[in-house]
Amino acid sequence: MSFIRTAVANGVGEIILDRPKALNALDQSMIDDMYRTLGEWGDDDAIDTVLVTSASEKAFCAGGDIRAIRDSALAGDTEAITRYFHSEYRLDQLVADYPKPYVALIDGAAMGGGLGISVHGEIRVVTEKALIAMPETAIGFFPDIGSTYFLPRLPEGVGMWLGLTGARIRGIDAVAVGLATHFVASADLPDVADLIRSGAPLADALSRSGTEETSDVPLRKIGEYFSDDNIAAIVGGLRGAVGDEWAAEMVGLIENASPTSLWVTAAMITAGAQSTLDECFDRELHAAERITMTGDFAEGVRAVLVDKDRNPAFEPDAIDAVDPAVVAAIVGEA
Ligand code: QUE
Repeated sequence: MSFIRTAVANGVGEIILDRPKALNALDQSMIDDMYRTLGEWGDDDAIDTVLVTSASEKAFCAGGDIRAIRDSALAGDTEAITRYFHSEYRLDQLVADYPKPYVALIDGAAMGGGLGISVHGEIRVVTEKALIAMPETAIGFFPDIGSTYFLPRLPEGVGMWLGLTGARIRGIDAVAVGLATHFVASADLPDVADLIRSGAPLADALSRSGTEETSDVPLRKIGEYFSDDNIAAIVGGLRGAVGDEWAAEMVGLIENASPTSLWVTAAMITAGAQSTLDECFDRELHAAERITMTGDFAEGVRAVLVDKDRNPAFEPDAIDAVDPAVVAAIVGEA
C-alpha cells in the first residue's frame, strides 16, 4: 500500500500523489518512495522529464505529516522527528538539483511541504483552483522545506508577509510573486498534462498558458509593512495603519500565530537571505528538531489539526513576551 503511484511513457516519468484523505500530506513513506523514484529516474536515460500530479480534486499537497510528528514529539521520539525532516529536506534538495526538467501541476491546495516538492523545481504550473500558503506559524512551527531560501528572494517583503501571516494566495498571485512559473485554466489542465505525457516539448505543451486575470496582491503595501526583520516593528506598523482593512486583516492573522514561531520565522527568513540553499536546510533541520519539542508546536497542531477548535493557548501569548534566548536556541548559529 503506497500513497504515490508512478507511470512511465514517452520519456516522461509521472509521480501521482495519491493520499486524498489527508490532502496528500507527505508521510514518511511518500517521502521515501518519491526520493527513491526521483533518484532512479535521474540516472535513467529513458526518462527525459519528470511530471508531478495529484489524484486529489482538492489538493496538490497540504504539507507534511504534522500529526505524526506531534505524536513522535509527545512520545519523546526525537529520532523519528530527525529522520522525517532530514529525509523531507533531502527530497526537496533533490528537486532543487534535479538534472532533468521537473514539472509540478498545482490544481488545488499547495502548502508547506507541498511547496517543497514544487517550488524548488523548474516548472510550476498553477490554475485558478490553486491555493498557496506557508501556514506554519499558526501551528507553532515555522516555514521550512527550503522556504527560508526562496521566501527572502521574492519581491520586497513578500516572503516575510507569506511566512509570518500564513496568507493564502491564488494561482495567479503565485505567478505574480514568482512562486509559480505558468498559469493554465483548470479546465485546460488535463490537455496540458496529456501533451506533457505524450512527450511533446514542454514549450509546446505550455504554449497555451496565460490568463487575462491579474493578481491583486498589494505589493506596495507589503513592501511598506513587511520590509523589516523585527516582528514587533512589523506589527506596530500594521496597527498604526488605522482604517486600513488589509492591515487589520494581517494583524488578525499574526495574532492567530504562535508568538515564538513569529520571532523564529522572522529570524530564519532574515538569515536565509544571506545563505545558500544548503545552509538554509541545515538551519531548518536544527530549528525543526527544537521547535517540535516546544509546547507551542503540540498545542498548535492540536488546535488546528487534532481537535480543530482553532483556539490554541500559546505560551507566551504575546509578541513582546518572547524570550530572545529561546528564539536564538531554536534558530541556532546564523
Ligand atoms: C500548517 C501546516 C499544515 C497544516 C495546517 C497548518 C501541514 C499539513 C496540514 C494538513 C491538512 C490537512 C490534512 C493533513 C494535514 O495542515 O503541514 O493531513 O488532512 O500537512 O496551519 O504546516
